[in-house]
Amino acid sequence: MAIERTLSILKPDALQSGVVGKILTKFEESGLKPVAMRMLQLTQPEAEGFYAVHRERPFFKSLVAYMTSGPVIVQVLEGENAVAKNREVMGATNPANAADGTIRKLFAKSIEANSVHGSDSAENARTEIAYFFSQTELVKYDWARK
Ligand code: IDP
Ligand code: MG
Repeated sequence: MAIERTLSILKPDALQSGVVGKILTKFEESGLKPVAMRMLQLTQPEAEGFYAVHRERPFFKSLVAYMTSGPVIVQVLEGENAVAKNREVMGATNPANAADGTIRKLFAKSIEANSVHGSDSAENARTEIAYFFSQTELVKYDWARK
């Protein structure tokens, strides 16, 4: 399996609850490494653009309001099978259905305030990474080095 990249967001509830360190530890323990990381507060157009695929869903307006309600951390995670690995560590969208030990099971407040975002495919990961980061902002790791 090749080294892959995926986009991760620590959502407003994660920063509000003060669990950023614990969440980053979960990613590190899973073998994923951050290759870019930035703190920001999303504007309404930025959140609407990011979640454009969900614009017809009943929860869209509330989701955008929530995602703009406080600071977030956007990061690019790199590693073996990074897209699927990240989704596994995150857990199911609804924390009530998330497996034990996953980030959403441990920290999420609700199906909306569910602590983390993760790209759901390699193709969407490329689009989502480019939404927040330019190529020159991504650092390089030597994965052969132990
Ligand atoms: P995902 O984040 O697990 O990929 P998606 O279905 O892509 O889940 O939904 C995007 C985000 O929209 C979720 O992470 C969550 O914050 C919010 N969301 C999804 N379904 C609902 C819902 O039924 N009610 C409220 N918010 C929802
Ligand atoms: Mg999704």
